[in-house]
Amino acid sequence: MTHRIAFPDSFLWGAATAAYQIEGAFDADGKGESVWDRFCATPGTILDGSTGEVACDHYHRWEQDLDLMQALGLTAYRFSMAWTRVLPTGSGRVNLAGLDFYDRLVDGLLQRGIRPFVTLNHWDTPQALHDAGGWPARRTAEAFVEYTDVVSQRLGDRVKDWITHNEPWCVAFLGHYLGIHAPGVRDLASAARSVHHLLLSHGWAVPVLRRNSPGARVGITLNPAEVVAASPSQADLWATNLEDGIRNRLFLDPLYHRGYPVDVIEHMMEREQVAFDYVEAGDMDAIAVSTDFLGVNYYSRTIARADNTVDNLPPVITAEENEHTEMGWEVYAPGLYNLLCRLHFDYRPASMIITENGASYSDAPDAVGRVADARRTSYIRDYLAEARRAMDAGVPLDGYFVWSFLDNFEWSFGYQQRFGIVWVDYETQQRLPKDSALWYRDVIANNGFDTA
Ligand code: GCO
Repeated sequence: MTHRIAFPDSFLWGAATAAYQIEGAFDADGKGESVWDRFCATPGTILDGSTGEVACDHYHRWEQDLDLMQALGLTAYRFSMAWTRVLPTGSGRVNLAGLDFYDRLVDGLLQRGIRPFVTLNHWDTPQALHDAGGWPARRTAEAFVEYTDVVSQRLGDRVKDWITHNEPWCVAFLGHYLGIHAPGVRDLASAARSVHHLLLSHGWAVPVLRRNSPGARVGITLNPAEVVAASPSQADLWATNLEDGIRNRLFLDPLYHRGYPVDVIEHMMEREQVAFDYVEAGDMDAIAVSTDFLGVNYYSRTIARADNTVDNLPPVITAEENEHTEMGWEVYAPGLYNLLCRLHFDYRPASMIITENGASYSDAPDAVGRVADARRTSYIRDYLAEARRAMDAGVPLDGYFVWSFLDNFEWSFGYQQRFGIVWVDYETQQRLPKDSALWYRDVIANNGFDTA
C-alpha cells in the first residue's frame, strides 16, 4: 500500500551550492583573496591537499549548469556570492567584472524560470578583512553592510530572496575556536566576538536589503541541531543543554529578541574568561530585526555525552547501530521533524525553508554511464517525508533545497566527499545527473512522491 506525500503548489523545490565550493577561478578577473584561499594554501589543513582554485569551474561553465538546473525542473537555486569577487579587499574599490558575473548569473536564472536565492556570505570572507581583525572585529560587520549595499543596489531589482549569512556557528566555532575551518583560529574569545559581529552584520544588512530590493524576502541560514542526551545522567543532560546553548540558543535567542542565553554567557565567562565588553548599546535590537524566513540546514542528529567533552564544546557521539553517510553522519530522518517542530514552537519564524539537506555517497558512474545512488534518493525521500509531517503539525515550511546541485569542494575534506545530485568528473569537468537527480526531477514535476 503506497502513500502519497504531496506538497503545496507554492512549495519551492531547489538545489544549493556555495561560491568557494563550485566556482573555481579563484583569482580571475580581479577577484581578491578569501580566507579559504589562504587556508587551503596552508599545508595540512585540507584532507587531500586540494583547494577550491578550480573546483567545478562553474565560473566558466555556469550556462551549462543553469541549463541542467532547468532540465531538472528546479524552481529555485540557492547560491552564494564571493565577497572578494565584488570587493577584492572586502570594502572600498568595487570590481565590476565580479559584479557583472553575478548579474549574468541572475539574468540566466530568471530567463530559465528559476528563482535566485542569494547567500551573501558562505564562509569565504575577504582575507584583507581578516588581516585587519576579521569577524572578531566590529569593522568587519561594517564592511559586510557596505558589501550588501553594493550587491543589492545592482541586483535588488531582480533578486527578491536574500540570505545574509550561511551557518554563522561554523564561522565562529569551526573557524575561530576549533580552527578546522578558515581562518584557522583557536580562541574561544575570538569565537564569541565573531558570533556577535556576524549576527550584528546580519541585523545591519537587513534594512539595506529592504531599501535596495523592495518587496524582497530576507533571512539568515543557521545549522541548528536537534540535540539529544546520550543517557539520562545528570552529566549527559548538562552536556546536552550546553550543546543546545552553543549550537542553537546562542544564535536563535538574539535573532528572536531574547538576547544572549545567560547560561551560555556564564559558561564562556567562567571557563574561558570571555569578556562580553564588545556588545554596544543598540546591538541586540539591531540583531533582532524582523526577517521573513529562517533558513535551516540539517543533516543529522546530535547526541551529546559529557564524558568526552573536548575543550568547551561537548562534542557529539552517534548511534552506531543506525545507517551513516560517508561523512560519518547518522541517517535519522525523524530528527528533521523534531527540529522543525522545536524551532516553530520555540521561536515562531514567519516562514522556514530547508536551505540545505543531503547526503554524501561516492556512488560513481557505471559501465553505461549511470550513477545508481539509491542511498541518496532514499535519504532525501525519508527526510522530505519528515518535512511534510512537520508541515502537517503546523510548521510553516515553504521550500526545500537539496545539498548539493553538484559534487563540489567539501571544505576540509577536499574532494573526498560527494554531496551532489549531479556527478562531476573533476578531470574533464563533465556533469552527469545521478539517479537521485532524475528522481528529484520527478518529485518536482509531481510536487510530491509515493512512498511505501
Ligand atoms: C554546511 C555548508 C555546506 C557543506 C554541506 C556539507 O552546511 O556545512 O553550508 O557548504 O558543504 O553542509 O557539509
